[in-house]
Amino acid sequence: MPVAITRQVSPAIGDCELTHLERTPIDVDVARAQHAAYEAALAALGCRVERLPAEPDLPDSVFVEDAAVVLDDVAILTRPGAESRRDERPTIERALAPYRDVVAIEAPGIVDGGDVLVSGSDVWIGLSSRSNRTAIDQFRGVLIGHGYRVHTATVNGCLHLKSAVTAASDDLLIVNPDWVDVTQFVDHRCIAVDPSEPGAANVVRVGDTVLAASAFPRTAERLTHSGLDVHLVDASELAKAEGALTCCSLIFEELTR
Ligand code: CIR
Repeated sequence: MPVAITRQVSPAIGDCELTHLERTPIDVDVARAQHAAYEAALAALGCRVERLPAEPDLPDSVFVEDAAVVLDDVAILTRPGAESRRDERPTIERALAPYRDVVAIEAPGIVDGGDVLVSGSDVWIGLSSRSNRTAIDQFRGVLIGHGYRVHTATVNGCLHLKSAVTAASDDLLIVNPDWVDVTQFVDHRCIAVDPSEPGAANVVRVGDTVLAASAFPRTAERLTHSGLDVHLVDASELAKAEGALTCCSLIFEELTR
């Protein structure tokens, strides 16, 4: 059974980091209700949801994806690019310790989990305002021994690599070609988001099913036409904090150590 680590929305979410969006008020109760529905959707798809308590002093801490990358044989604790997010790490490290050996990215490396796309044994890491080459080299150093190929990806116009591309199945990526050059993704088929829905390339894969944001129905239709089983969730309130769907969970197989 996959485990999904999540964290309750912080009451301070209104003070979140923003890069490409103007600040607009965030209703914490609405954000929490949508977040609970997201967790329920993960549970309905077979995940055992492990929810960490809210962190009142860490506005962006609901976006647990950015603090770690969990692979079958190791977990990497990131060093988030935004200084305000670095204290999110200790609780994530403790949550992962029962499941994986945890290796930490060290300064001057910076990387957000949102910049790390894993598909099979390929790992692409986006060079963005949150992730640098030093961290990519550290990732490569850890993962090469585990049989992964680590690629540096370029990304433009969005916060993270996974704002622009995510895996919808073993060999299918959903991409926004305006934000990322699709020729970087060898051996994978790509389908593009509907041009009217630039933010739609971020979907969560659980087994043979994908969770997609209900704000992007045209892209959801494209995914369905590709043969995928698509479930929609409303994530509009956390989208005001520049969060998408993958960023609200760390999903991995519960392997015995
Ligand atoms: C931030 O700027 O760090 C947060 N407001 C949003 C992070 C979203 N994370 C993600 O897409 N992986």
